[in-house]
This record gives sequence, structure tokens and C-alpha cells, in this order.
Amino acid sequence: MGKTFSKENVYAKILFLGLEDSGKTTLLYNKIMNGNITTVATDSHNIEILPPIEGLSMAVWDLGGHKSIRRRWEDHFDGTDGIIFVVDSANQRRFIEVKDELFKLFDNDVLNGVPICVIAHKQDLPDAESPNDLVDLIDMREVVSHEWRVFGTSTVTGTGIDTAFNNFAMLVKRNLK
Ligand SMILES: Nc1nc2c(ncn2[C@@H]2O[C@H](COP(=O)(O)OP(=O)(O)OP(=O)(O)O)[C@@H](O)[C@H]2O)c(=O)[nH]1
Ligand SMILES: [Mg+2]
Repeated sequence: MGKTFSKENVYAKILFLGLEDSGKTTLLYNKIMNGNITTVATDSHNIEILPPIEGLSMAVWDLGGHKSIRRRWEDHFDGTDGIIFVVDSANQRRFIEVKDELFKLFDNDVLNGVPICVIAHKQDLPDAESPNDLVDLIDMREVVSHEWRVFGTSTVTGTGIDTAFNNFAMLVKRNLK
């Protein structure tokens, strides 16, 4: 749930989810440090608080996406105010698995009504699907139970990152209980 710790700032708990290698940790630390970083696979989680956007501070929980640890995602669902789901837009072979993981989230009662940001990441790669094509391919347009948005991003070119975070912060703020 959103919590006010001062008059100015509201804190929101945001989960960073997605298959392993989709680029979650790279994207998070690129946002924080404004540059390229080298990551290793996340075996548990990283937590970072982003500078406030319009009075909303997002506490981001970046969870490891490897199949063997996805079952532990659920341990962190309680109190979630928003989900950022990162997809490697150039890895078409894994879109079925992406859809499967996303739709499991929509079926989970603890996440009822939590807004979702789909990140069509790695837009710099030549085979990357555009954000619009990606959401068609994973059937996001069927989803009416959660407010959702899609944004295209790349940490190689820096495209779309601020737009995605700024717009999603506004949506989360509107939905805070
Ligand atoms: N081409 C390209 N590669 C990227 C981009 N973002 C991240 N990567 C690469 O994707 C690979 C995986 O990045 P991570 O950030 O470790 O992926 P992750 O989703 O955190 O993986 P797990 O922690 O295992 O769940 C790394 O080799 C990154 O350099 C991007 O925008 N474009
Ligand atoms: Mg990671």
C-alpha cells in the first residue's frame, strides 16, 4: 500500500518482474546511475528507492527471473502498488512463457487491481518487436482486470526509460489506496 512518511512524499512498492535475462537489473541501475552497467543474474532480489516523481517515491523490488526462483515472486506480492514487467522484445521464442507468467499475476487475488507496466525492452536490437506488436503477441489487449500501459525502452540507446517511469508513476499514484 502507498504510505506517507512526510507531507511531500508518498512511497509505493513496485515489483520488477520478467523472465531471466530480460534486462530488469540493467534497466533499474541504468535509471538510477544514468549509464551502462554490467549485471549478473539476480539470485534473490535488489531493492532501490528511486528519486521522487511528482511526489511519488517508488521502492523498486527487482526480483530474479530464473524459472527456479519465479515461484518465490509470490512471497513479495503483499502490499504491491504496481508491477513493471520487463520483456526482451527480440526474444520471440519466449513470448508464450512471458504471457504465461503475466497471466498468472492477473489470476492472483493479492494483486487485484494493481496497475501493470509492460516494458518492451531491448528496442535497440534489430529483431525487437515494437511495443504495439508485443502487446498483440502476448494478448495483453484481453486484459481488463488491471490498468496497464506499454513502453518501449533500451538501455543501449537510453530510449524511453524516463517516459516509462514518469508515466507509470502517475498511474500508480492515481491508484494508491
Ligand atoms: N541489447 C540490449 N541488451 C540489454 C538491454 N538491457 C539489458 N541488456 C542485456 O541483457 C542481459 C541480461 O540483463 P539483466 O539486467 O541481468 O537481466 P535480468 O532480467 O535482471 O536477469 P535475472 O536477474 O536473471 O532475472 C545482459 O547481458 C544485459 O547487458 C538493452 O536495452 N539492450
Ligand atoms: Mg536481475
